[in-house]
Amino acid sequence: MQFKVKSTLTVLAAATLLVACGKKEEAPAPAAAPAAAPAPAAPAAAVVKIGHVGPTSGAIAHLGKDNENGARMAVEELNAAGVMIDGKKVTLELMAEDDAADPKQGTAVAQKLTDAKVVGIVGHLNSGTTIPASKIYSDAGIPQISPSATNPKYTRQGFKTAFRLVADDTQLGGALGKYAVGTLKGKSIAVIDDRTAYGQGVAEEFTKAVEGAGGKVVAKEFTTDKATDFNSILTTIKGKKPDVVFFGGMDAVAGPMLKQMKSLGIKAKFMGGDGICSTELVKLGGDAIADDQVYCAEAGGVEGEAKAGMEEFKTKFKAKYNADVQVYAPYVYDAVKIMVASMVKANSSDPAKYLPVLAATADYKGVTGPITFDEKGDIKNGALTLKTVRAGKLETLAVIR
Ligand code: ABU
Repeated sequence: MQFKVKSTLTVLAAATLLVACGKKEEAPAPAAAPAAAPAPAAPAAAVVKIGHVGPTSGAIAHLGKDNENGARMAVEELNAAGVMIDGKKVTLELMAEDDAADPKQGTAVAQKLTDAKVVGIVGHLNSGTTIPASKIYSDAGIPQISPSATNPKYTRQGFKTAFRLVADDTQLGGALGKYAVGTLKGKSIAVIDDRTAYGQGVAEEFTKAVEGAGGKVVAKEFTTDKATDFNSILTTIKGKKPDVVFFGGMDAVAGPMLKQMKSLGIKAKFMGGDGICSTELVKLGGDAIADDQVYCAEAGGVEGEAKAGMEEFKTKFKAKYNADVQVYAPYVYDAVKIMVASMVKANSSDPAKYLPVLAATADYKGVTGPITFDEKGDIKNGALTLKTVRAGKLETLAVIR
């Protein structure tokens, strides 16, 4: 920037000189002064490409777009502030791709971004896409931070490149199972999952925790992440008279499921993990959601002084995109900022050089709270935020660890 200002001044000075020379043309010409050497062109800032992947089409496109907006906000802020790596100014470029929450499309875009020489990946959103894509990034040595994939397997494959900013399904399902029995006093519990890596995994962890706490799972049913008609499984479940229905899956399926539960007269509490803990669920469920009927847990949480940073983020996000945060945008924002901070600290955007710095991230103050990675690449001491729906809004009940 400084160089550009200097160049502009040089051009202006030369132009002034030329105008002055023009005015003197009528007088006998003195010996012409040697022309000023043309200013060298400003070197183009190096471009550092970061990939973002989420489902920006399909049933959970609202979540994919929310994530992408979080990434874009971080990149724009960083570029505006100016990022210097190894003494040179760089421009960050976000390469955003859609995996449609489909594992095959996930690996195809992973290969595309790898071929495009991105130096880091933020994503994917779903465990079902994040896990297969992580092998491609690992083989290419490209660091990957998922802001939302909660299946434990992602960080248990031995890949040094895999990082996660949220608690995993063991914590999520475990805490929700204990809550269903201990706090909601659920005695007979029905479990449904959508057969995805996330849905099935979190439902299994929930079931283990319910049984460990002395509750009884009276029905186990499954659907898919694309289904819209749940009458058959809900009718079976109704016959078992459960106090609580747990759904391992996403908000796009949970919303219509809640409506069909109401039509069938099922008044049981409804629980789920972070995949249903969104602004969109409340819209989709509408008046089928009674106060204190739905319980869910976000796979992160801020407490104390960190709350102010999260509130500031949400206000900025709303002002920029005219939309409320769904679930993960703040985690995506932190993921981009941590990745770039590691490059700055390593003095290099070369993945091999900044990867060890990223892995050593300790007590980074993010908008989602303090971030330290453990030896697997998981967030250390990850929190959960337990929420319920009251008066058509998600309300926080507690942050638990
Ligand atoms: N954690 C819920 C949504 C993303 C996933 O793990 O599939």
